[in-house]
Amino acid sequence: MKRICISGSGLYTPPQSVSNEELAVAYNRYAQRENERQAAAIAAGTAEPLPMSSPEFIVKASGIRSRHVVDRGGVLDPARMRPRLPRRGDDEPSLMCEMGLLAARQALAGAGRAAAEIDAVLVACSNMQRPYPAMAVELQHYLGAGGYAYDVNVACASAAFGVQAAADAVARGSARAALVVSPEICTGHLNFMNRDCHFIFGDAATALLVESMDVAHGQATFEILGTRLATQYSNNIRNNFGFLNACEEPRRPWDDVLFRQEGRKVFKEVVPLVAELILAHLADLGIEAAAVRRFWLHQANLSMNQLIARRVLGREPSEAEAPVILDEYANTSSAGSVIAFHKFHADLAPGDLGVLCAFGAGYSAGCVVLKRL
Ligand code: CO8
Repeated sequence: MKRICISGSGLYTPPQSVSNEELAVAYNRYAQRENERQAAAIAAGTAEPLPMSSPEFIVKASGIRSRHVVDRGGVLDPARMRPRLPRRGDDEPSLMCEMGLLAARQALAGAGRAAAEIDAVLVACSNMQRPYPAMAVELQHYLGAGGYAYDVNVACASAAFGVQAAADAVARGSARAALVVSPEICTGHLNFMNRDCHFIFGDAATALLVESMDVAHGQATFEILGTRLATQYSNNIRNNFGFLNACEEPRRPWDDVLFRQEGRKVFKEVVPLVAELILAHLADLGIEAAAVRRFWLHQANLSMNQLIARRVLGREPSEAEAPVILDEYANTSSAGSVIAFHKFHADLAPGDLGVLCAFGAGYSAGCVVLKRL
């Protein structure tokens, strides 16, 4: 059996960002306007006033302080409350493709590989820009990669599912090297008019290069000791956007085709699922949790990550053991755990062990156990 590794990683961070303070001001202006518009109904008791948001709540409940976004103007405009994106022609690279390319080229550079040496491209993320042609095929084209490409959508766990598929393809010889690219424009499917979730997401793109260890010559290579995936059906995180929306009778309300969740339930149900997945995977690989130097966890909620790491380690994790990027990036769905990996792996020494673990809607969860070479 071939030994497989991650030999390069890449990150694209949109230059614009929005602080909690700015976001709360925009939402509160929107809510105030709505309440004024609905004043008569509110006074008659037939409508509820929209409650106000606060930056203090956001940071306390989630650990998020700001988020990078593809367009802050539209998000912060109380009359719009969504990004404003210039429509592109079919002959131009799509925005998702463009973001993914920047991350992909960085991963290739780190691994010392040319695009022509890649023969599998997986775009693994929560929401695709369109149903077809596959985003991965577009990215493969603009990158100049060969072989085949396909999209993978398992919400926030997509990158881990992509890494397993890539590692299997390389191990079986169906690809020499495979790129797993996760471009996320989460602000495009976030309801900025809903106080309960308007602060949760940000935008970013990541990439990981997976190849055989015997040919890898990257700057920082990590052997994949094992991958493990798990899914369990739940409606607690849902987005009903789809091609049948226009055909359905009665029509769905506009906010049913955006992200929605039961955040508390997600928190309670996903923490044990993920902690058990990591512990069982490590046990089957004969690795003690205490021997793991780093946990690159999905970045949705700070307390959630601390609780998962505490359950796995049996003690409080240090910041170095479970690094946090959600304070600056918020939840970037499938990109989150890879951003943590990308930013926090250079200090690991040969032989050090790490766990990349992504989890989210589905429910879905994926664990990749890595050893620094
Ligand atoms: N400002 C002030 N108060 C607020 C606000 C706000 N913005 N929002 C809610 N409150 C109030 C509530 O109304 C509530 O008041 P009351 O007690 O009077 O009812 C109180 O604050 C507490 O509210 P919650 O119980 O909702 O607050 P929590 O402490 O549970 O925190 C979180 C909310 C942060 C959402 C938390 O539950 C959480 O992070 N849970 C985990 C969520 C998670 O991990 N989800 C995964 C989603 S990612 C995924 O897989 C989807 C991928 C698809 C990507 C989609 C991109 C858009």
